[in-house]
Amino acid sequence: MTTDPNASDERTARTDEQRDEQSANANAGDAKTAGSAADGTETADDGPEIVDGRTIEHLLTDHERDIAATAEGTEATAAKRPSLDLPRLELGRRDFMKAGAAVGAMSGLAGCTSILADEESNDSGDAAASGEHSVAPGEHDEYYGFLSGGHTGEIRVVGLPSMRELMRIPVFQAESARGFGHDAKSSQMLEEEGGGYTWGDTHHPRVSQTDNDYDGRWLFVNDKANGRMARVDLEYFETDAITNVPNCQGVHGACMQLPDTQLVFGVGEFRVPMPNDGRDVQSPDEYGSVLSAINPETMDVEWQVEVDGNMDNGDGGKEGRWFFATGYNSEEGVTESEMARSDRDYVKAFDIPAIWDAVEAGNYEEISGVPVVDGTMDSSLNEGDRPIVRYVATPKSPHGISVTPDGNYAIASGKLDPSCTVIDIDAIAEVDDPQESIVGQPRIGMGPLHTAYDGRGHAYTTLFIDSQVAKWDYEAAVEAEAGSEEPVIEKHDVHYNPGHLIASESYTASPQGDYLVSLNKLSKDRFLPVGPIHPENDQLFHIGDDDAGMELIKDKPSYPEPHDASIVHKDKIEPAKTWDTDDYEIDYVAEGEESFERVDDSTVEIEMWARRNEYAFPEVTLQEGDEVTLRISNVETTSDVIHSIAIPEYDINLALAPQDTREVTFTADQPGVFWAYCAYFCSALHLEMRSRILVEPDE
Ligand code: CUK
Ligand code: CUA
Repeated sequence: MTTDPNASDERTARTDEQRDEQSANANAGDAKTAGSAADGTETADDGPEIVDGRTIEHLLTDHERDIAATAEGTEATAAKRPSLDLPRLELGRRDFMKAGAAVGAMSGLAGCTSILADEESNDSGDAAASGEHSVAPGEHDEYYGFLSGGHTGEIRVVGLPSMRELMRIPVFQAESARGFGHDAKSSQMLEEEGGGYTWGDTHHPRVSQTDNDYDGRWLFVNDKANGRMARVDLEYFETDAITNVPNCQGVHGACMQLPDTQLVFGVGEFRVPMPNDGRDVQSPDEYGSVLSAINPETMDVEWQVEVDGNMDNGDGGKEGRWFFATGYNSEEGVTESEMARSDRDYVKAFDIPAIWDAVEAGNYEEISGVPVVDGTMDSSLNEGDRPIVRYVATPKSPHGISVTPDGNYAIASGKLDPSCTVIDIDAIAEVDDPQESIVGQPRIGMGPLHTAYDGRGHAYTTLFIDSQVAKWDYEAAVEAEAGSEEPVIEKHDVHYNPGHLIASESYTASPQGDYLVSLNKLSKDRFLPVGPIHPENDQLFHIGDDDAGMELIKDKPSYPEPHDASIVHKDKIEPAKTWDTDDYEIDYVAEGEESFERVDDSTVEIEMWARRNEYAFPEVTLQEGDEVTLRISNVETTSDVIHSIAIPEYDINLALAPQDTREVTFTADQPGVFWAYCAYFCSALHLEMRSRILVEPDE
């Protein structure tokens, strides 16, 4: 491979200019907003978190870039930047060198090749030992990985350790290969229960558990965009329910009450008026954010709890009493600088049985048909000896939170603070001051976002800014002084800027402890360039050998953008091979049962079947304007013989797995000839598999 370093330099320089321009614009925007606000946010009295009107995150971005520029010998704009004087962050030169190494390696090859070469030799050293983790052609993987698809709205299924993508499950978006959003049931789910949006933003796929272990029944996933929760049936690998959660914009965290999936929790992120019907638009103080408890069987919202501040991610304790949510914006600001002003934010610990008691005692307000319990700090339900929500203050906008497999601790990752906070779960009920439940606060590195577990007492935390995964010992962190780096065992570079990471069965009480995937937000130079939108990079590690340390096995480019994943052993999922006709509500159409019925002048009902290489009717004649209901079964019993019925220019494609039946209703509003055909290549005569649909013009 040859690279023109000048071209690369130019590209980098241009990018920097653009960024300067962008941040100048952003500042101008901030100033405008601040000017129109009554209190003038620029002179916040919390002081050092805003330096020259710039937030910590801006400063971090600037410093990363400065280090990158310094590494390239251009010095760039470093001198113009304010010095980084942030008490909580205590950033050393070393921190920035580490951050800079990743940024430097990615920001053009020129000048940084040595860093890149070092990393590459490090990686290939890792990869050399990975033969035992390869999966030969025809062999099966050991694990299912369920990855969210972010703003594609879907779930992706990959095999581990091969990282081969096995399937995609559309959730919040119509998708023609699986006919999702084309047949009556799924389109009704998207349009009616789901609110009629064309997309969603899936972040957190969580598989249902029984007795703190995966039971393979369902997968739940949130829609951060439109405030929804969906359920995927893991027998058919198909979305079977969507709930549009009221009083809530942006369901972010998604997880469940354990040990037996008694409830599914949606963690409300954006604060909005409740209900959000035009009231209080100019009164941010009146906005609220809620935790929603959803019944996993009915998918109804059982209750909600309103809290102070934004929430973010969540996780449930193993014993069923506590649920934890991180949050930011306890300031309840509406601009970035307002939201990042305070140096503390809260982990909220929800006492689930106490909330049920409040609901049963009628201590709620019904809003949009849902009981909403007041869990804000000043609520009367938080007085007395059984508060429903305990607020544990932790440094600076904690992001991820996850409960250790032994159920002893909830660990929150600091995001804008280099520490993780270890909360003793049993202590929460006992201490007078929730702060006393904090039993450890190790310094892990820059930009800690999410933490996973191997079941051997180790935590693995992604460091977004350092572009690393840190492995640390959480019991050692309980023993150590706050701020100590001692509990950190090892750090491994990832490429680059990881968000979530997930270890095999990390969310259960007994993780397998062998594999870990780091879901890196930026892939930069790791793959062939494919235009300005890059793939992300999901990196697989073997973590099963504590003596050898973390071993990087492979890179997998990922379409934007996975946020989180669940890794489930293959023996815990039992997918169907064909459909079972008892499992759906509409009637199967067997061979010989086909019918064409004109119910009235403009209503037609067609029941037909498909098999290799024909449809029950080679020809169907309709009148323009007919309202047509078409029900069709795939009568094949052989697995993997899939048909479809695609109707050109009518925007219809029903996918038909063996023994499946789907229905669609459409208006025959275009006269003409339409060759309905099978879109799944099913046999040598697949191309001949078609039915001529004649729509005769209305005179
Ligand atoms: S969030 Cu995306 S990287 Cu939705 Cu779990 Cu942290
Ligand atoms: Cu059936 Cu192609």
